[in-house]
Amino acid sequence: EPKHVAIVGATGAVGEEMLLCLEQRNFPVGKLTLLASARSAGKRIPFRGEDIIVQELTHDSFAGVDIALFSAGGGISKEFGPSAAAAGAVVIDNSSAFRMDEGVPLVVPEINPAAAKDHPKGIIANPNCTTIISLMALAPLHEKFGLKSIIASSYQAVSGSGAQGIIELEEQVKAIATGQPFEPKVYPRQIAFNVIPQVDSFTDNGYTKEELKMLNEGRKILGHDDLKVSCTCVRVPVYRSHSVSITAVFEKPVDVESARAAYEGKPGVQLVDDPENKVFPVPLDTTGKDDCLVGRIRKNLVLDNALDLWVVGDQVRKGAALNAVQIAEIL
Ligand code: A2P
Ligand code: 11C
Repeated sequence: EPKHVAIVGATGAVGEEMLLCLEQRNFPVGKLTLLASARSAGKRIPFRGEDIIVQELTHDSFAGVDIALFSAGGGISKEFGPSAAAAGAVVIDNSSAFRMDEGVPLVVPEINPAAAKDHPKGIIANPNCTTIISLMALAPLHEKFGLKSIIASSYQAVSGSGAQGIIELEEQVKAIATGQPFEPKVYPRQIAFNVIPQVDSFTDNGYTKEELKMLNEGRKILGHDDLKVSCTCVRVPVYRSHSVSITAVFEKPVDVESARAAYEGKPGVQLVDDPENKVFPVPLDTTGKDDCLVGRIRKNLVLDNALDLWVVGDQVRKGAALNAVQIAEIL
């Protein structure tokens, strides 16, 4: 039966990708309501050959809506998510607002699809993009060898900060090429021709919020309360797709061949691992693609039962929009 779907943040980087995913996957959309700020009200956005007019988000936007996909930031989710749920919609929320709440499932459909069925608050949370991409690489190995701990560094694209991040990189590259002055706005330092070891804000223990999402969300998604995670999240001047370098420590002995074999037949993740022939994933390979790509699998030379690997995924797509639409498909 076709569903009435609403997208909150329809004009944003993730919202636009959600529309694309609904269209490409032939999601049974009966009616589509597109919501954004007053700035965008009246704008026309094409969907399946028809123009849909963007409306201003209000608390009354959700009458008759079956599924509300939220991607307009945590503040908007906190304020309007409960209104959507109260109106009878199931909210699939891409922000961090509800992820760690009890009674709110945190779902990666390839990993813990059953969790999506039980959503007593009418809200299902879409995990953090770096966490989704990392777990797409780690879940098949966890199944086989039992994951104990993760040490990771991320290389995160500017589109993770939304449309403004893309504009900032573009403008700085242009300014530098033409010798013009500029002021960083979105990022704490120059992002063009640079890398910045800060994603999201710092917490008391010196880690950023983004780094702690890997720990807390990883535990919740895998149902693994003892999982240890230490992480450094870095912004790089890449437009799209996050990469993560991971050292993973397991309960059982590991070897490269059986690690590679763990990906056979696993949906949403592909092995791209033949370094001698220059075959390893890079962010440009995954732009606009559904699958996360894993390569550079090695036995770690320091720790026992440990592997090093590299994973890349389109964080706007699998890290956000696609994952949300896949959750809607489970419903
Ligand atoms: P708008 O385009 O009208 O500002 P991004 O992450 O790419 O920056 O996108 C953020 C999304 O969240 C956009 O669709 C934006 O709409 C939407 N948004 C931002 N603030 C509000 C608000 N106060 N009410 C509704 N939607 C908002
Ligand atoms: C980034 N990962 O690339 C962030 C954006 O909690 O999902 C998404 C923040 C989140 O900046």
